[in-house]
Amino acid sequence: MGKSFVHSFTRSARWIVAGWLGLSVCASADYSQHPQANAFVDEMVKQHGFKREEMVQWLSRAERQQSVLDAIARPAEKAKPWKDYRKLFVTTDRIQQGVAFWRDHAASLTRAERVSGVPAGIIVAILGVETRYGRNTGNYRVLDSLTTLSFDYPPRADFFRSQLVEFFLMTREQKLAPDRVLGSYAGAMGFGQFMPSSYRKFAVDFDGDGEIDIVNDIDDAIGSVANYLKEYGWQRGGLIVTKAQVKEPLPDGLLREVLEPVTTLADYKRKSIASVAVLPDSTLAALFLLDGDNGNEYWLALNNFYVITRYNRSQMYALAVVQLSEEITAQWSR
Ligand SMILES: [Ca+2]
Repeated sequence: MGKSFVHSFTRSARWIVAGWLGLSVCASADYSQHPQANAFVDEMVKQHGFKREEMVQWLSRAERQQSVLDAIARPAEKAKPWKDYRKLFVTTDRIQQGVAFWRDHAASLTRAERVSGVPAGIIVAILGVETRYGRNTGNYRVLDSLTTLSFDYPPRADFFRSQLVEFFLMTREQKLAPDRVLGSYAGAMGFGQFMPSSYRKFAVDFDGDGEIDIVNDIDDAIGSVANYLKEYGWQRGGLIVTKAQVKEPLPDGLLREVLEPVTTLADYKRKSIASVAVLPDSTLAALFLLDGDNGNEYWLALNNFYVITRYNRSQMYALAVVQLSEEITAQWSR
């Protein structure tokens, strides 16, 4: 039996005991001693050129956060009907804070709209729904949350492990100390709550200071949200979503969960489903149903609505963004 086997066995055993005791911070249970740590470190060294000692040190500084595991296990927003969900986000407070945010950052928002085609009101509303315009960007060390979810949350370990890889690449590229970056329990960062992979793909240096910083730099945050939507295919000037008139009962199989618009309005018309907005028959749409204050609400998602669901897959999320943006824009334009 080789020495390395004994060594790794001891390390694993120590980890298991510490985990079993439920210790959230325990010197002997740092993540560099987790049974999966070796493979992770190997990958970072071989595929991404990190130094082994450096990687081991970062993992040893990562702390298991039980509150992260509790938060991820909580039921999602799906549980709420639209009529209640809407009231959480389209509020007088959030509208007024949005108007104030727009006033404070008008130049940057105007420029973002010009270069991306995404209306300033939509950018403001996304920041409003995500973090209340930067008020709630999250106080977890992303190093802790992503390591905890990668190594101790099997249901989505693959996803979070890939985000942890991206996180180390991102901090190296942006010259950030991994233990200094804060975010949500799920590792989303900054005003717009970008995951590390989105940070690397879509975040931009919008104020031209040479750094991409969506955590502290509002201009970068604004430009990055606009760029994210642009890259996912936002169509300048395109309608986002429209109410639909529907003859109930609806034939089976017409409602969509994934809102990629693939059905023409002409096809919908043949099934007695009409768009309230006047649009060409060739327009592609996706019908969805929500439970509103007055019962069933039928909506037709168009391309730009689908693009918002690339930010967050929930239909209710996207509609809350649209309706908050309408309220903010109406007040702003007064
Ligand atoms: Ca910048």
